[in-house]
Amino acid sequence: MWWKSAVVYQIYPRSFADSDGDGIGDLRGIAGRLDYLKRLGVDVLWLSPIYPSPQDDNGYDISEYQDIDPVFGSLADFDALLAGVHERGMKLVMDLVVNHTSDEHPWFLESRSSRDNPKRDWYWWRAEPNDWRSYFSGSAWEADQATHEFYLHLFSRKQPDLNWENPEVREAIYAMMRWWLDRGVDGFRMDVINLISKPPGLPDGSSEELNNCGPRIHEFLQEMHREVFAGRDAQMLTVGEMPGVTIEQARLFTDPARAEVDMVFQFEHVRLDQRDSKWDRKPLDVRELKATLNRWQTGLADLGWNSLYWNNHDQPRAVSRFGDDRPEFRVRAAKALATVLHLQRGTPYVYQGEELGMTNAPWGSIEDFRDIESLNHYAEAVAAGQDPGEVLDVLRGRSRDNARTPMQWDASANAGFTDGTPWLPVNPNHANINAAAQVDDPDSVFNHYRRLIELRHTLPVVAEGDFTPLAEDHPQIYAYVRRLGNDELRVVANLSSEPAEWEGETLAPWEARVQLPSPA
Ligand code: TEU
Repeated sequence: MWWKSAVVYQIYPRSFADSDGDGIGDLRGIAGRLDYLKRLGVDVLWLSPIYPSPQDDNGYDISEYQDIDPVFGSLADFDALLAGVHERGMKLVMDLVVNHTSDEHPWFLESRSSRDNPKRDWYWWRAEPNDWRSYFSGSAWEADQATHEFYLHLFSRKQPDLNWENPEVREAIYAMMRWWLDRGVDGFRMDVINLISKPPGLPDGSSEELNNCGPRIHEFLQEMHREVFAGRDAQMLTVGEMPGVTIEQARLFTDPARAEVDMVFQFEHVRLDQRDSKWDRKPLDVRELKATLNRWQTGLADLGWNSLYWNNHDQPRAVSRFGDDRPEFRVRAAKALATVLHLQRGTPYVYQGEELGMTNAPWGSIEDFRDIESLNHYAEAVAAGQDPGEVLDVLRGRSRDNARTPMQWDASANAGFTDGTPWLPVNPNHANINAAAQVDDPDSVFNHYRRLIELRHTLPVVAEGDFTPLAEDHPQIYAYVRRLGNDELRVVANLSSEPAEWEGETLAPWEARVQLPSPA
């Protein structure tokens, strides 16, 4: 299980590096930055979707699975990128989006063409909708004028859900996955994979709860493993994105003996600063944060495996949300967050720009936003009578667009991201926060990440050691011990902007201390 000592770097291709000046990142842009990633020390690159797509949800709405969207390049560009990744001893993982397709995918075009089309049952059609709500606001059902039925879409109406009950659907997906693995891909990040098994009869109720880990989910994932990964899984990495998954369920999904997935993305720690919905904010309590992360550490200590992440393309920037992005604290906060996460038991995921301490962006008006989830929420909330200014203020802190501003490579006009006009404005703080200013600075956030990744590669206690929480009730201090044989690693960090007292010591705001095992 090579991935126990690996670190994954997530690339959001739209915003990473643009090679042709159209203001949208692309594969040749990524290829041009592989030495930067090699220098950081990461082992695996996860690419968010690059397949042909109407881009209604920035590529998570796929209209063709076995090709590359021209905005990102071609299959030849992909093969050249993959070769460059492998030449540098890294691996590449694709994003597998098979809970739904685009409504422009030929499968759905056939399915909606008539009620007796052979692919009608590849999707979910009903004469009457149930009360399920979409993740992107509004009903989860869309009326089809031509055939006078409704189709299910848990996300946007341009993302109809596939019917995994139909074995033809599953076989078509497995064939597509084998096609990519035969092309040299090293695994998959599986989008909302815990939603693919729908509850029989599609009863009314909470669509997230009812669709979370449905009755056949383990059967489907075990079948997928047999049909796609059997015989080659030792080299692969598979991670299932599973909103709402519990520790008990994660133990089943990641138990190697059950041959389902290597790890899951759970959401508990990224939902602590909200009430009923992500738009209903509440202050983050460090004790709650520690308790949640510690529960997952101990919950998968003897079985299964954790993924470790603070942010991704769906979450606000880590240092702005969990840290303090004011200039006097940003660097220390970014380093402290990285320290307490990367030295835990599990596989860390670094989201592009996190290694530079990139922050949320200074959004002006609603016109600045591009994310369908944010725009749909704004429209629905304002239509329901909420004050537009208040809704906008929530978006400023919570919108997924915070993660999607262009990568900050240098201090030039568009941060070295593009020679054209970026699809989303570059954060003006790129003048100070950028890769060029950090790669040669030993005190930079970049080199702090590089050292943490090196520790995971060189110290077995980091990858294999057990986990013992300390200071669980302390309102500011996050501390724990990792042990493996005689090796002991201690981590103590002040996750607040105020000095903190612990065991007769005063830690400065965002100060983190790591005591490494004494050399043998
Ligand atoms: O995200 C699923 C998911 O849980 C998110 O919708 C999340 O709850 C929300 O965005 C938090 O604000 C996956 C992809 O990561 C996301 O980008 C896609 O939009 C979504 O699935 C549909 O494919």
